[in-house]
Amino acid sequence: MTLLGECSVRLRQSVENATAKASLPALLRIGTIRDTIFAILAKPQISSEMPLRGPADPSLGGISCVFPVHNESFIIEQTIRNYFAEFEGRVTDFEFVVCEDGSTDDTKIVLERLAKDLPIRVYMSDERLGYGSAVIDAVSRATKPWVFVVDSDYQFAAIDFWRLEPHRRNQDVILGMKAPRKDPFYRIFLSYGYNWLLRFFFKLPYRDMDTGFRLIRREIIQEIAPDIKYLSFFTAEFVVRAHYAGYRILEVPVRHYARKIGSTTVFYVSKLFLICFDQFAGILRMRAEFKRRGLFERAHPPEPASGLEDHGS
Ligand SMILES: Nc1nc2c(ncn2[C@@H]2O[C@H](COP(=O)(O)OP(=O)(O)OP(=O)(O)O)[C@@H](O)[C@H]2O)c(=O)[nH]1
Ligand SMILES: [Mg+2]
Repeated sequence: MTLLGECSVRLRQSVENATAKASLPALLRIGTIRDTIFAILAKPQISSEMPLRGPADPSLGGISCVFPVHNESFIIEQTIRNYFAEFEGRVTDFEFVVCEDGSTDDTKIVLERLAKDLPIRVYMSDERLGYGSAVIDAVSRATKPWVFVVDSDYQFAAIDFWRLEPHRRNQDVILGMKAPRKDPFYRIFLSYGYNWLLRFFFKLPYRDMDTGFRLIRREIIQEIAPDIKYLSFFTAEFVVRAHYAGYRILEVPVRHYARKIGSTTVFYVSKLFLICFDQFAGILRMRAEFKRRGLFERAHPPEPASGLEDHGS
């Protein structure tokens, strides 16, 4: 972590302690100032050094790469081949699980051809499941102790897997934080607001909870997935719930590329207002549930959840 990053984390922690018992208006004021300072001080910095490309530590277990796919015929082959080349020979125990549903372009044909050429497992369905259900479905088919969930449109570089992998020893959930995010301005703005709301309402330190580049212990997804019901797209609600379940979560800056081909399969401009409204309502409902369960009264950070092997440092 850079010096600035470290300062901002400390600043954040001390302000969070100070605000723990503050009144709502004070909390709003301090929260806004805190976040502005945090945003200025802690621009996510990607390490200029290229990550060491493996080998992955076999003692930490195998890795299932999970690719949710919908209408990505122009890019899916490049994505899978790039990730496969990155893993082959560097990760001793890995599998590729591709979950496609509802595509109306040539994605299914491309995947059928790829499955004959590469040892990948492809699951397809005519009915569109939606991103969250597709990921949960894919994870239920995964067999390795770690799951690497990656968007299929190659907005993340395969080599950046190695920025996440070394943290498996000490973390349960490792999130690739887009640094910087290469999306249209309105998407950056909405994502910043979304993450800000989640940080504010759930007192979280994370900055990119909806990233599409994550390495997670499989059993955590299996434990938490059945509870996910308020926020669409699975990702952010998973992070919030994993945090309050006491799992160790780390954000690591990774490169992000503008979508080179195709278009969003989720955030259509015509649906943005509805998506924002749904997400905001979901945040409030999840907060009400957490309050009811007394989760905010617990000490921060939560104790690590039991039942997981602690690999030590
Ligand atoms: N299986 C499945 N995959 C989906 C579905 N919706 C989206 N995806 C995939 O989920 C990933 C993320 O979707 P994107 O449209 O790229 O979302 P985004 O990166 O936030 O948006 P862009 O910036 O426009 O790329 C992509 O790999 C999609 O192909 C779905 O309904 N089912
Ligand atoms: Mg994308």
